[in-house]
Amino acid sequence: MIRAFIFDLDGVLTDTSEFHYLAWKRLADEEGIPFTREDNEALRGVSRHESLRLLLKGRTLPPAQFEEWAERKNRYYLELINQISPRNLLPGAVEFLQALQKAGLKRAIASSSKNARLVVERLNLLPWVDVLVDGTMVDRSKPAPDLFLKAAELLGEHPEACVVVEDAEAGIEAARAAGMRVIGIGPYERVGKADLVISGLNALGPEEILRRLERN
Ligand code: B16
Ligand code: MG
Repeated sequence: MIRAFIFDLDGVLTDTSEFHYLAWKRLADEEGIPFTREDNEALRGVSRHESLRLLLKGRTLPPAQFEEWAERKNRYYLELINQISPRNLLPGAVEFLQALQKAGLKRAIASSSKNARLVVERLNLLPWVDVLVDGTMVDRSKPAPDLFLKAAELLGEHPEACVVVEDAEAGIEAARAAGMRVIGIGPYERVGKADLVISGLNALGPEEILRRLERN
């Protein structure tokens, strides 16, 4: 029986995935590295360092330069999210969290981002969740299961009692590795490996989602 929902942040509760793309794009343009929106799809949900490795597409950098590029991207990202507010929540996000709370289901956010706490505070989401796990709290990021297992542990629930909501292939893989059910948000080509695919948190209420998951 499902007793808790664990939400990814970027791309599920908020539209900050666009800001990650714009920050990587600025860095790539400065360094003359071709980088398209399509390339960016592979970076969803993966850590900052792994994202830079993917962006480099096999090119290598001396360690100090690698760090400088990662830090520069983060500076650009922080500039972009400086202005974020609840306006940047995706449609239905707060209503979905409220419905879960009303139904007595536990709620966590588990994000690869080391900036997740800042983003969650700016979005005024803290009152609606029991637990927040971010990239500073685990060694291995998605697709490893660590973020989701940590969230379950802090919620006091077994993995089988948790369902993850994700927009990234790496996140779906991480949820599976944690032994959890998973709902994918986005196009089928990206999230088709989830147990259930929806277009957004405004598509179906929690009760209908649980009914459909049970049928699968
Ligand atoms: P940072 P999520 C992920 O967050 C983003 O989707 C991904 O694009 C980003 O590289 C990663 O966080 C690390 O972010 O550089 O802020 O530590 O989707 O797991 O909420
Ligand atoms: Mg995401």
